[in-house]
Amino acid sequence: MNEQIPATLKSSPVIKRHTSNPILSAKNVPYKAALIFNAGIAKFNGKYVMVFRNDYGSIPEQRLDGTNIGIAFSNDGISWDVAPKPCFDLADGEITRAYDPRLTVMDGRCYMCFAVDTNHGVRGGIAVTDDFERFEILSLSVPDNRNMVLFPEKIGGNYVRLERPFPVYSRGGKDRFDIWISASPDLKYWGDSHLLLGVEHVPFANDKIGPGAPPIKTKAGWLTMFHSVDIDSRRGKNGWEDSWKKRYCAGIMLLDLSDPSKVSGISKQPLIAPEADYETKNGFRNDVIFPGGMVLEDSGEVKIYYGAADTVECLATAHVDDLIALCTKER
Ligand code: BMA
Repeated sequence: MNEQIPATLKSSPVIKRHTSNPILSAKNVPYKAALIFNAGIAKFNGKYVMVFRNDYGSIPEQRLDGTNIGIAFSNDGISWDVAPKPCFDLADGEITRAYDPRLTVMDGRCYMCFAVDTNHGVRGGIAVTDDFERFEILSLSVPDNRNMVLFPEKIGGNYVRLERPFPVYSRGGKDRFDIWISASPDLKYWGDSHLLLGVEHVPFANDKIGPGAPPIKTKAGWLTMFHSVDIDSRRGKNGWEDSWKKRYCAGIMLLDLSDPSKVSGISKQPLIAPEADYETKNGFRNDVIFPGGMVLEDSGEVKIYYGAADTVECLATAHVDDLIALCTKER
């Protein structure tokens, strides 16, 4: 295990943070909102659509009252119109909140993976929608699991997802949480699960990792981002909380096109490490980069969306060939 992670990590020179960052924050939202982050993004029916996590409450008192999922639309993937009300809120007594959505378009329908906190553990869910008003819940996992992302097509006859169970007993009493891959004939019954990537395989992680952006198909393989966490006990107060010892970076890897349970390449360096002010200062939890979406444009540009400091949503861009090269050059 990589116990010593350097105090300073740098983002890859291939990514460019967008000058409009943050691209969405509480001030853009026409209802009760405090922290807008960890969004899922896709191109659907000719528009960009973003579903975002909204932790609402009163910032002056630094008090959060609840979480819902809001929705915004865009013509360019940069400036967004937020719909007048949230689109998804499952809280019902047993489920206390739904959050951290990710979007995948498949066969003309839009699928949303999400996490739910319940009175009996954290579950990963998958829903489908055609209009972002009605969602049909297709599956909810057993606890504890979250950070699910769906591939945009069937592979070997099955639907495929990446996920991050969090087993508390087997890994020495620490957050040693890894990325797994599972298959399903119908999006409801999931199995054939395999370990895809362990924390120990990521040189800039010593705590936990999890799927980030749903995979995009490239000639070199499925390109996907993950989040990667390192913990340093010397870190102290950093953000609203009394103590926050973790740093979240975005990593990038390539999975084999016909057998995505094989990692065919991974960047040994972070793709995005917290550096900009909106990633490192004045946030709820500073030094958090939480990737949730990638859109591959016809030009080869990849729009990379990520939550920053658990407070705002941001955009970076890179060329797809440069992202592939990062995953393959050090093999
Ligand atoms: C994780 C999740 C994310 C969050 C991150 C950093 O455990 O709760 O939603 O962005 O922590 O706080």
